[in-house]
Amino acid sequence: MEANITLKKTLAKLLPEWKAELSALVKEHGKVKVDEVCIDQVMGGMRDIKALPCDTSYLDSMEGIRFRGFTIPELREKLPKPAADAIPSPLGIWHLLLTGKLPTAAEVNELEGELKKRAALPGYVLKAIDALPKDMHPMTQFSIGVLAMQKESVFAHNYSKGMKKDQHWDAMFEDSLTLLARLPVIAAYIYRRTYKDGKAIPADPKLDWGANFAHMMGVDNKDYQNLARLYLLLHSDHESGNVSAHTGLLVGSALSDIYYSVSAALNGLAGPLHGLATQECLNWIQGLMKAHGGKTPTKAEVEKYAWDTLNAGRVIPGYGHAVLRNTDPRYVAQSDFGAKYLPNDPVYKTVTTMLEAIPPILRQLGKVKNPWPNVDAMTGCLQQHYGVTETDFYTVIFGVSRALGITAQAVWARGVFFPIERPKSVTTQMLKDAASKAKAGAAA
Ligand code: CMX
Repeated sequence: MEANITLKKTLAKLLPEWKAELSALVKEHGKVKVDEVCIDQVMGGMRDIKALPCDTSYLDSMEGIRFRGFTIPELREKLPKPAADAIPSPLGIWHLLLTGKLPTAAEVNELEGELKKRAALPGYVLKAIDALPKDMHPMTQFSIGVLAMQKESVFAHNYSKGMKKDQHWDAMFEDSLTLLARLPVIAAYIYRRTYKDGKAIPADPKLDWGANFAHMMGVDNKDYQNLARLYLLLHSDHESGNVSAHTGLLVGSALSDIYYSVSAALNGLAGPLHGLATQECLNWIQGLMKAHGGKTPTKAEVEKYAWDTLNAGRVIPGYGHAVLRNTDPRYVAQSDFGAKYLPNDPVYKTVTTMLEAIPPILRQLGKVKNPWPNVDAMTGCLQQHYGVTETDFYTVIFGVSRALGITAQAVWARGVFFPIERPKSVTTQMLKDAASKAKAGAAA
């Protein structure tokens, strides 16, 4: 199956232009300095080192994310919607991430149709998942399910037959279409087998990609369909330096195909400091509410619980960020949804009390660079309201969304011939030598 859609034709024109532009930049200005690297950055998770090219999105530490220059409110207004009062289809953002151009409604519909053709899962993928214990973490099941599909990779197949470099993006695009088509199906299958009756719910041909995910999970509620679209849109891309996106990019730089890349990325997303914070956060809130007999806690009660958590040497999930220094606009977008659809939900009320109680405490610690909530602080609250109470599953939903960004970045990377990544290591002695040299220079 090969896609014959406008998006592919647009990319076929754009990618060589971008490649030529980047090649010229490197040729003419390759030795221009972009950044300097300090010892605390080398030892501190490479924080803030400007070393990754990424055009799909940009994260400003104060303003938050912009997708190809657009803020979240702008996207909610400008991306095509499946119905006048609906949240835009997340596939619209995929088009935007890939091309930098807002899609028309016809282009999104065409993409929806292309994905529907590719959504059927090979039987062996279902068997691979069925062989796993039902109490295995859904992220592990998800990563295995994605990896099992690697057998289908057009990229791997064509590469073994001598595919030329200028065809790499095309094969990556084809694989990405298939992967995206199937991710919600796999995720919903895992949801049904792990928590429900195990019976898979077939896709509804009338629904868009985002709403179908909700439907296949078994949540047929118009508001939840909108939440699914919003969620999938918001989590799609966050530059390329976060653990999941960077893992995907790094693995892909070895010319591993998209199934290897996304499966690896999911494993990074599964960490508690990254995507798993979504489940940790609702678990934290539920623990807090349980400690107060299930009622909505007061600000003072939230403060005490937060201090207990910190004094036990744990982090407050859903707060802080490696780049952001302000409230995450993805939190704000979800909070606005909550204010509109579930203002009286006790968990929603607790989350809003947390917003008052927690930042001053984190500030008091003196070391936390961003005391404000990130996206994960609100996610579980909205999910549980619609009956998706299985917190272990939340990171899987994140993974379906993040794959939009990772696949867009992967197609771009192959289109502009992004090389294999290989940063240079330094020994502790080298860092000490650099420190001595700097000290001697300062004294001279
Ligand atoms: N609760 C308690 N302590 C926190 C904290 C929080 N929410 N956020 C940061 N800190 C601590 C760090 O653990 C670190 O302590 P040590 O020096 O003792 O190790 C110190 O404050 C400085 O950290 P930082 O520079 O502000 O933050 P980092 O860039 O190192 O880490 C993050 C960022 C997200 C891992 C961290 O804020 C955190 O652990 N938050 C809670 C988990 C979470 O919500 N993760 C989701 C992030 C969004 C996502 O990727 O999905």
